[in-house]
Amino acid sequence: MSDEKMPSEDPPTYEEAVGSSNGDCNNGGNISINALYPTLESPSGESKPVKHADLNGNDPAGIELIIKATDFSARRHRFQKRKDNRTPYVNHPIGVAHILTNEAHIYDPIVLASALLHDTVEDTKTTLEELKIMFGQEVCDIVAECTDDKSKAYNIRKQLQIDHAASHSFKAKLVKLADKLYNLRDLERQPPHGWDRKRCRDYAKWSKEVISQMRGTNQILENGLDEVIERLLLKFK
Ligand SMILES: [Mn+2]
Repeated sequence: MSDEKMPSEDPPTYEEAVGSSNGDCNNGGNISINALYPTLESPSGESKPVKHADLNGNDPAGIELIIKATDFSARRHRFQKRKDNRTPYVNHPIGVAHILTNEAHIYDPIVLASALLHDTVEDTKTTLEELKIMFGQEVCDIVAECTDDKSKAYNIRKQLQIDHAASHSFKAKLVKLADKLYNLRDLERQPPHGWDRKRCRDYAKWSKEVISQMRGTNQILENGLDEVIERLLLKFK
């Protein structure tokens, strides 16, 4: 995110932005998070206010798994920033999980916990063994499928993602597609420091190739990916 986009002062308070109302907290209203925090727009777009009727808490084990994964991910990534050197890294796995719920309507706690944890093994000292003990075999397996072997060179790793994509489990494919969608939208909003047009274009092309091996997994995610890739290839041609 570029400096000129940073607000010169603190964002308005909730009351300043939406006006004081005495309505109960159930009415939701049309509160724009993007208006409140213009530099913090969610890559998944606006989410709708939650209706209390939806919150019947009938899956405590699923909710527990998801919150435990969020907490674990936040603590493991706590010293890391995204490529802009400013955004906390954990915004990314949380945003990937949010794409899955908000856009793809995926509510499987195993998929969402795996999305929250998908970079912990690749980018922190977390081990698969630890994830297996803490979150179970299935989450461990999905995160393993989302983990590049960092002992291999960058170009080899990128080729292996293309080679392995088709053979991944359905749940791992969902996480991988949402991960790519988040990263491509990030790239569209603000290319990492030092990335020239060619590097941006190559990243979009490489993503397109990986995705082509996972067609038929989820139409919403695939449509979102097709759209952002088309825009990126135009922007950086
Ligand atoms: Mn990721």
